[in-house]
Amino acid sequence: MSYTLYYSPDSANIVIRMVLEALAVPYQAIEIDRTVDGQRSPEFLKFNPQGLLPVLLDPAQAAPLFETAAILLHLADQHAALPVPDPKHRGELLKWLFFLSNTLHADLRVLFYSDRYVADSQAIPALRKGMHQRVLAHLALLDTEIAKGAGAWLLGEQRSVCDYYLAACVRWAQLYPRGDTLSPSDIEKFPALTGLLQNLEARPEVQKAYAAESIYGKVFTHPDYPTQAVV
Ligand SMILES: N[C@@H](CCC(=O)N[C@@H](CS)C(=O)NCC(=O)O)C(=O)O
Repeated sequence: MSYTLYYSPDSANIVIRMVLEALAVPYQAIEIDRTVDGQRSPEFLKFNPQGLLPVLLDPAQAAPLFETAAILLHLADQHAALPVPDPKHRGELLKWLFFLSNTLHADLRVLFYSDRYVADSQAIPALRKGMHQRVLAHLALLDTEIAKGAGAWLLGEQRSVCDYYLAACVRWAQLYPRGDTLSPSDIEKFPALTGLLQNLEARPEVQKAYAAESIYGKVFTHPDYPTQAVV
């Protein structure tokens, strides 16, 4: 029995889809229609009571899996093929995976869903300005870390689940919320990060994962919207 991934185009599920493609493991993908709040339907809430994508069903697990970083770690543990780093990099993998999840992605959510974080909608532009500064500081930190390493990836020579997660976050920061985003020229200021994004967007598993969600082109360095996306 294979995995089942619940998805909506360009939502956080894309990170899991890229890794499933990189692992070359079979999975089925079931679309949740976010235009009608399908992620809050009673059926979906049984999988993730938070009403958030992604959800991964692993028939070998007692419960549905949610939280992008947890699913990535589960996949990394299950499949020695791709991103299980050399044991001496295990701590680094955890360190950056948690940073991506609880700092970069969490800050991006404040940008995407600003109205949930302030009672007064007039405060939203100032909130977003502050959050963009924070996101740029996180990207500067990541750029320095990538530049320190011996290879092209966040953990140096070893491509890991962190690279896919990071690249998707950088993509979203340039697309959402529509009309108030970072731009490709903001990202180009980080050369090591840009190199990572270019390396990753040229990879077949990345192109296959994005094509499955109707997204094409330079998906990280010059991203464009999918035909249907609500993020
Ligand atoms: N902490 C969660 C965040 C996931 C998340 O933000 N999912 C978005 C799609 S990218 C979502 O389902 N949003 C719907 C909503 O917030 O109502 C994770 O890491 O998986």
